[in-house]
Amino acid sequence: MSAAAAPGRPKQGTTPSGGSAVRAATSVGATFLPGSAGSGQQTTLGVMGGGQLGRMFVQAAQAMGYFTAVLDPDVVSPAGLVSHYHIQTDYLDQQGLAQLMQRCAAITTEFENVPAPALMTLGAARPVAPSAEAVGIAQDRVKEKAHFVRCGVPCAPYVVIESAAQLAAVADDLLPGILKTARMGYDGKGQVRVTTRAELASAWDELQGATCVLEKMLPLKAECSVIVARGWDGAMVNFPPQLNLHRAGILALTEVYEGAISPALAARAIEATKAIAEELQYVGVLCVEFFVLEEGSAEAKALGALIVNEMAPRPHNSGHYSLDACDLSQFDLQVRTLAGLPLVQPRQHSPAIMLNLLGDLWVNRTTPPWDQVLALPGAHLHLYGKLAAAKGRKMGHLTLTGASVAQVRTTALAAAACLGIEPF
Ligand code: AIR
Repeated sequence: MSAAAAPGRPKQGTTPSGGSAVRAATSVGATFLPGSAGSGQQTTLGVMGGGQLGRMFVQAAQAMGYFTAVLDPDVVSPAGLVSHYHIQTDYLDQQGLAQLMQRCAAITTEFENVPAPALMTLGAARPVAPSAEAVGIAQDRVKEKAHFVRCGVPCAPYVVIESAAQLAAVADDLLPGILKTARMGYDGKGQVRVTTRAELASAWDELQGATCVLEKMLPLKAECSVIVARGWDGAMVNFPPQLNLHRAGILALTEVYEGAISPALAARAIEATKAIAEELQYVGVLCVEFFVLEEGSAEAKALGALIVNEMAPRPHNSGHYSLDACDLSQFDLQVRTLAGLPLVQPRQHSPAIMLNLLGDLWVNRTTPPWDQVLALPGAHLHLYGKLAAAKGRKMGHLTLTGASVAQVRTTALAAAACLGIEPF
C-alpha cells in the first residue's frame, strides 16, 4: 500500500500550521506533498545538522519542490548555505528547536553527533525520522552491538570497558583489537588499534577513560555496506551492496557493480540489514556496514564470512554513487520516507565507482585539476562547499559511471592518477 493511500492519515498537503492534524500523526507519520498548497504556503522539510549529507538531502528535497530548513551552529555549513532557512543555533538550543518545529512539517537528521534528546524534543511535536530511539541506539556502540546480537547478526567478539576493573579483566584472545569510544566517533575518530595490554591501557587513557568497546581484530578480506529505506508503513527498499575500501579509517572509494560482491554474500548482507531495520521499526534511510572475513580463516569458520560492523542512521558516504548511477538516490529516498511518499525499489542503471575527495588533495592550498577530471567520460563531480580543507576532511566526491565495469575502472584509475589518489 502506498503511503499516500494509507488510511487514517491527515489530509494530503497538510502544512506545519496544520497543528493538531500534524501532532496527531507524529507516531505514524503523515503524507506531506511537495510544492505549494495553492494558498501559497510551502511544505518545508527540516534537517538537524548542516554537513554534506544535509546538503544533499536539501538538494533532493528542493528538486522535488519542498522548502527546506537546516539547524546547524556553523554559519557556513554546507547545507545551511543552500537551504531556504538556516537556523544557526546549537543542536540543543530550545529556541532553535522551536523555530525548526514551527517551520517544518517533518524533520530528519544527518549526523550522529546530533544529540538524541534534541530529536526527542522535536518528535513530540512533529514527525521525526529516524526516531530519537533509533538514533540513540546507533550513537552508542554498546547499545548498537546489543541490537545486532538481538537481531541474530554476528558481530566481532567484543567487551565493554567502563572501569579499570573491566580493563584489567579483558580476555587475552580479544587482542590484538581496536578500542573504540562508545559515542561520538565517525571517520575513524575515537579509535585506537592495540596489540598488547600496555597499549590497551594507554589507549584507554588517551580516550580519557570514556566508555569504550574493545573489538577483536579480524582477518578482513573486504568491507561492504547496504543501504535500505523504510517507510512509516513498514515498506522497505534497498540499494545493492557496496564494496568499500577504507584508508586510515576513512572511506576512500566505493565500487558498485555486478560481480563486485558474491551473490551469496550480497543476499546475506541485504537480509541482515533488513532484519536490523525491521527490529528497530526504523523509518528513514539506514546504512549497515559489514566486514567480509578471509575465507577459511578460523574466525570465518567460527562466526561466518559476514560480520556486521556498525550502522549509520542516515544516508551514507558509500551510497553517494546513487546520485549518478541509480534512478533514485539515497537522498531521494530520505525525502520520500520523511514525507510519507511511496517507496519504490531504486534501480542502478550504470556500474559505478565513487572516489572520496579528501582535504589532502588541496595540498599547498592549490585547487585540484578539476578541468582534467571533468574531461573524463562519465565523471560526476560533487563538491560540498566547505571553505576549509583539512587532512582527512570530506570535501567532495567523484562518481565515475560508464557502459561497462572495465570502462568505469579504467576511468576511475585515470581520475585517481590525475588527482594523486593512490590506485586500487
Ligand atoms: N557525516 C556524518 N557522519 C559521518 C559523516 N562524514 C557528515 C555529515 C556531517 C559532516 O559529515 O554530513 O555534518 C561533518 O563533516 P566535517 O567535515 O565538518 O567533519
